Amino acid sequence: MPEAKPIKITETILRDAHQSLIATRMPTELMLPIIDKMDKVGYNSVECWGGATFDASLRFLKEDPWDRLRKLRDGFKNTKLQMLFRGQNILGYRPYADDVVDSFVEKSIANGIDIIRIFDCFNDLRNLQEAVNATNKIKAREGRGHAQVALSYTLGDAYTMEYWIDMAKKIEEMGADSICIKDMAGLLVPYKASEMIREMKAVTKLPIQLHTHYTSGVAGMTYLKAVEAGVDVIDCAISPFAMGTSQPATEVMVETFKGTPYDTGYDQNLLAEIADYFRPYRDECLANGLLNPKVMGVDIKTLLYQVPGGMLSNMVSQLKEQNAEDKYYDVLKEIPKVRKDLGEPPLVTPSSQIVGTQAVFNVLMGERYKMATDQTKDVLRGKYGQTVKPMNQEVIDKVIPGEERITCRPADLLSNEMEKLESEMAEWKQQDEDVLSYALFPQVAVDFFKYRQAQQEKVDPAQADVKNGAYPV
Ligand SMILES: [Mn+2]
Repeated sequence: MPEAKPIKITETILRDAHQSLIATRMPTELMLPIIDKMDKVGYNSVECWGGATFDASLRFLKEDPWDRLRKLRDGFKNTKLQMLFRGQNILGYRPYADDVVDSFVEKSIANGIDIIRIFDCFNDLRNLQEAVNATNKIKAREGRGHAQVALSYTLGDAYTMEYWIDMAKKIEEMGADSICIKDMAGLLVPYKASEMIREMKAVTKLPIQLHTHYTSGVAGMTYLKAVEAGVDVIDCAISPFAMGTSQPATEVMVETFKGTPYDTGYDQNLLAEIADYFRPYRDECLANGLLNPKVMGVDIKTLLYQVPGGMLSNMVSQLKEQNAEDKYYDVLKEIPKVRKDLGEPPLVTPSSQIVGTQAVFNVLMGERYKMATDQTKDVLRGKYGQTVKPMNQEVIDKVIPGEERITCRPADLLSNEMEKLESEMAEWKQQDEDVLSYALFPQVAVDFFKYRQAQQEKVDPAQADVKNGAYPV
């Protein structure tokens, strides 16, 4: 019998599971009653925060995401809390200056985050260094904070095994505490996972965590092979919000490894109680349409088109708005072409939205790059960083003719922003964290601040002009 090596699980129910299945709409009040039980499982960590949870809290749920984090921290006495962080883009959609990155890392840890999973949509490690440094600084000072660097997994000519191994070495050199292979679209197949983990383990001593989605149907097998090859942690979701576009089910993985050297030791009865708690909510989401049975099956198109689920649903709604749903397959074919033009980046927020939206434009305008979005222009200018492959020179010449392109770390060209941001939103500031909410989602945050003020001053909601965002005080 080989030496025992219990596999660890990060539970995603409070972040990715509901982001992937029900558009990130789970409110804090639904989370709180089950925290006690979740805290007893012994999870490696509970993922509970990220860009979409932050955005949806402010925009749709009218909740302060910082307040949610503090409540979760308060409830989870023994379990580490984990968040997802988009490198220099933080939780937003554009590159920020270093002082905003530093401040966000600082406040995230101060409000309860233990593990920060940091990724960049181009895998440009220069865009991750500042967030890693900021986390390490706090760790040295307070003994809390773990910088996990995530590689956005994708397929393409540039993404050879040598590429991934080289990245693993560089991540160790940059001072990260662990590595995550982040397979946002479910493209990592079992035997490839096995090879990748083995090869990475040979060059780095950092723990390796694997994150995937069930979208293409292979995720459970991928985890099995990855665990056999030595992966340390896998991301799973409690069964009512598992599978489909979400993660493999926690209970299934626990049962799979029971009695083997990888036995998690988690209590299935306790997991069953947690599943019982979430099941009625799943039924409710099915009944009100928030959970669409379409996202719960196997979508083999993912493997064909390599497009993450969230990106597909965005694209469908953009086409719907233009009454051009019949162009669906044309856009699907255009996506890999645009991706190639832009240096073949992984498709993950924000590159997924940038490529997807540009593909829609290219098809609807009848001429490629007749219109380019501001974000496409910025990608071509180098403002999002460097891609693995060069960008298409013809497209550069057409979209940003004669412009000088950036080759340095993009944030080196950005001056500090915190002071300016704070002065813009000073009238709404009730806590330091509000400046950061404003930095990420200026319009949405101000709408929320107005709502919050109206609540505090007990305005009759019936009197408020919700449609125009006016809350008379
Ligand atoms: Mn994910």
